[in-house]
This record gives sequence, C-alpha cells and structure tokens, in this order.
Amino acid sequence: MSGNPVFPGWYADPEGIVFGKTYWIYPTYSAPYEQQVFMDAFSSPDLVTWTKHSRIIDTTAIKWAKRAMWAPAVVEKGGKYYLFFGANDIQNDKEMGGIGVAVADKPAGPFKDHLGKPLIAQFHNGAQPIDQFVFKDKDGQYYMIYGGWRHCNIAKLKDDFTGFTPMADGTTFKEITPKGYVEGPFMFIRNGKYYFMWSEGGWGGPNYSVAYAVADSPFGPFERVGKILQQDPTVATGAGHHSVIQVPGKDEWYIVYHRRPLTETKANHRETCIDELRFDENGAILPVKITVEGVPKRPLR
Ligand code: FUB
Repeated sequence: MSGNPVFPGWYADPEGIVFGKTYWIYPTYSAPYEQQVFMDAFSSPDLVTWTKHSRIIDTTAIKWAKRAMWAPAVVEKGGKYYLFFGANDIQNDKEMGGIGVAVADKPAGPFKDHLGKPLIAQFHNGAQPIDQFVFKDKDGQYYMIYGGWRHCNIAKLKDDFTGFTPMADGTTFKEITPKGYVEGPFMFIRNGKYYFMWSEGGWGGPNYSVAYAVADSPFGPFERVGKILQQDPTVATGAGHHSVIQVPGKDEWYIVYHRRPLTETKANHRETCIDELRFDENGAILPVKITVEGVPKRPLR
C-alpha cells in the first residue's frame, strides 16, 4: 500500500496527472508565504513508490513571482509541458502577480517563464487569480477554470497558452460559481458528463472539504450535489484542495488531496494523500473514505 501521506513533507493543493506510464504529483510547497519560492514534483510508476524532483520551478526563473507560489496545474501539449501556477497572493489589481504559465521539455522541468508576465493579473467577477485548473474538453479545446475568494471563472485558452479567446457571447471570463464554492476547482469527464469539484470552508482550519456538481457542459449550470471529501476525526482534519487521476482508458479513479494530521493545527502543516474515488450506479460520487493505508500498487502498462 502507498500509505498516507504518499511522500514526506508539508505539501498541499496536489495536482495528480499521468504522463506516459508514470503518475506525477505537483503540489504547493506548504510553508509560510515568503518561503514559497519554489515547487517540487513527485513521480511514481505504481502510486506506491514516489521519487522527488526538487525545485522544478522557482522564482529565479519567474522574475515577477516573489512569494506564495501556489497550486500548480500541468498539461502536456505538442511535446512540451506547461505548468500553470498562482503567485504573490495579490489582494487587488494594482499589485503585481496572479496566474502565470511556465514551460519545459520534460515533466520534471526545469520550467521557464512562458510569457515573462502573468497570464491573469487582475480580478474578474471578484475571483482572486489563483487556483487554476487547465481542462481539456472533448473537442481538444483547453479551458482555464480558476478562482479564489468564492468566485470561479472559466476562460478559453489560446492554442499557444499566451492568453484567452473571447467566447461566442463576447465574454472572456465567464463566472460559473456554484453554491458553497470557495477555491480549488477541478473538472473531469466521465460517461459524457462534466464533473465539477471545488473546495469549501477555510483551508487553514479543520472544516476544509470538497463538494461537486454535474452538468452536460463545462459552463454548467452547476448545481451542488454535496460534499464528498472531508475530515474524519479518527484519521485527519482539513481534507481538501484535490485533483482526480483516472487510470488511462479504465473506469478506475483516485482522489489526490491534502489533509492535516490530527497532531497538527498550524495552517501550513498539510500533507498529500491518495484514496480511491468511487461512483454509484447512477454516476454519483460516493463519499471518500480517507485512510491511513492509502491505495494498493497500480502500475501503468
Ligand atoms: O496553498 C495555498 C492555498 O491554500 C491554495 O491556493 C488554496 O486553495 C489553499 O489550499
């Protein structure tokens, strides 16, 4: 079994993804904001044995990023790897920072700044520019779904990830915020349906959790179904800000998330865990049982 956490250290907001025959996790380095000046990544052939790749990106490569590098989202496109991240925890449109994008030839980097400036540097519809997820739709179009401060937007990415293309109705940043949304959006498709998931509650406290909605389109409308991930007083608190890994071509799913050990109360003492994600016969997500054991070996062939 992998055990939980799946690797040592304080790491949060994990993005799990498969590249080729390897599982990857890209987390936030969970430390005080001034120390969040780099990111590590982790790779595994089987979900059980994890290898650390240190400092795949840092603020020397991203000149405008000074602190609080958060919540990476990584995609492969045309043989390149693009890592999207939040930086600087901006509080208004006058501060420098927001969501950036970096590029590398390999999943372990080194990642270089793709633009030399943020991709989103301003608040739109009240959404703090953080916590981006990059979603590939059935037709191959990439969308960015992002936002903190209880607002979530979707925007259509240009093919080269240098900006956004307005949608048919003329809007570039379309708000899709469901009830209860705080931050940490994620989307996937199963049996043709769009599953939209997000974090609720305060990330620094025990009640952080994940809820979801299902729709026929990435634009919603998203009606909250309920919580599927939350603390278990016998295991850990503050379970949230997750991602989902599908074993390619199979109906096998894992939730990758962070949580706080029962012995800890400090906000940044968060560790990265994996448990199974299951569905009922109608496609509803079953509440996740958070475990100490983690998941069994699942090599990719
Ligand atoms: O790790 C920094 C921030 O904490 C993330 O961006 C939020 O979603 C929360 O998990």
